[in-house]
Amino acid sequence: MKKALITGISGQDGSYLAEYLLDLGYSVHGIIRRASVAENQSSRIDHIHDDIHTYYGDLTDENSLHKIISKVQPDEIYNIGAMSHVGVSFDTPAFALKANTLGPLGILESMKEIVPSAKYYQASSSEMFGNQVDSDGFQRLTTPMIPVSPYGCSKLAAFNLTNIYRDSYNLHCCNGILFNHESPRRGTTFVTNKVVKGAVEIKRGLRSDIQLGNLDSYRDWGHSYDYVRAIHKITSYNQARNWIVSTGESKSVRDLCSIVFDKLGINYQDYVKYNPQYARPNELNFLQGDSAETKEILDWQPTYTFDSMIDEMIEYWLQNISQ
Ligand code: NAP
Ligand code: G4F
Repeated sequence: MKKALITGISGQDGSYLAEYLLDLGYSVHGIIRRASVAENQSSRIDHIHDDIHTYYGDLTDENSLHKIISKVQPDEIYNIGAMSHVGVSFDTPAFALKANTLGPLGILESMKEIVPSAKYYQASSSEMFGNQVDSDGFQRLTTPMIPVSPYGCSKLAAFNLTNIYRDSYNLHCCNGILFNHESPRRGTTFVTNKVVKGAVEIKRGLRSDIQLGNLDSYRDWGHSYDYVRAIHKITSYNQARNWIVSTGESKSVRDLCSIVFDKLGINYQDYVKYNPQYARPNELNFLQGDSAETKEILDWQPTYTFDSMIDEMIEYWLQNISQ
């Protein structure tokens, strides 16, 4: 039985990945950090609580990472945990760098010493590209990476460290450069679930508006379930290297609002209000990833469309928000 260690197991991707690896017969181990209200923190993994092994640790505490890796002796390490909110990274840039850069560095150092034959997956991000786009309108592995947020900067340093540990020490280290991915488990401060939850509350008469920042940025939105399947394929592939995971289709935040409100039979223009509090000091304007190589070599295809993902998210909130 293979042993997988997942940082960020309580998060959106961590929870889907844990379920997926359990289904494949893995022994699944995960790192959680202490929270004062533990009930909220474990809501995405409560249903698999008895099937997984969890350990208290923190990406900003390299000793905790070292101890857990020594104890678990994992065959595969998925570094999914992070301070993952781009907007918040402008408010807590030092924390973003500690968790997202020094965290992976600590894991790589421990892996080199304790389990050098393990496979390592680093959750890299399309936010690393910043506003660089190839002339055909896509980002790919060769597109320059010039981040425009502390989060993007923290992820680019971790991306480079992952490459450096692969090339310098012959470790099996992979980066998945994943474009935005969502689901009913997405945190409600990210724009998709904020809009879907808010629109359902408006439909139910529980609120009068949703306050958003920039409506004119474009994102390439896929589904977390599909993307964790890609994460497993990337880590299992015989050659350690970097990959793009995306749908190849881009929509604006305004399109998102229009589609979600239309599905509920209401007009977004009557309810979506601009609040500068949600605008960022710097913005990444356009993302659209070219994942042709990933689809071909890893035989990966998304199972959700944008529409079926939004339908699932709307259905979730209709079921969970009463009149
Ligand atoms: P998420 O839902 O915010 O989950 C992040 C996880 O990291 C949570 O379990 C969180 O724990 C944990 N975490 C945060 N700070 C930590 C710390 N200091 N020590 C230990 N654990 C910590 O994010 P996600 O959407 O699943 O994303 C997963 C990964 O992919 C992240 O690395 C993200 O940056 C990256 N990524 C995401 C996307 C996307 O569109 N979703 C795209 C590209 C890359 P708590 O529950 O305690 O907060
Ligand atoms: O949903 P978002 O916060 O996602 P963002 O910034 O693209 O980051 C996500 O995707 C990255 C991959 O590219 C991940 F690495 C990262 O961890 C995260 O998962 O914002 C999407 C867009 C932005 O342009 C933002 O300015 O929506 C715009 N937006 C407008 N109003 C808003 C809001 N975003 C949020 N979170 N909240 C708003 O009220």
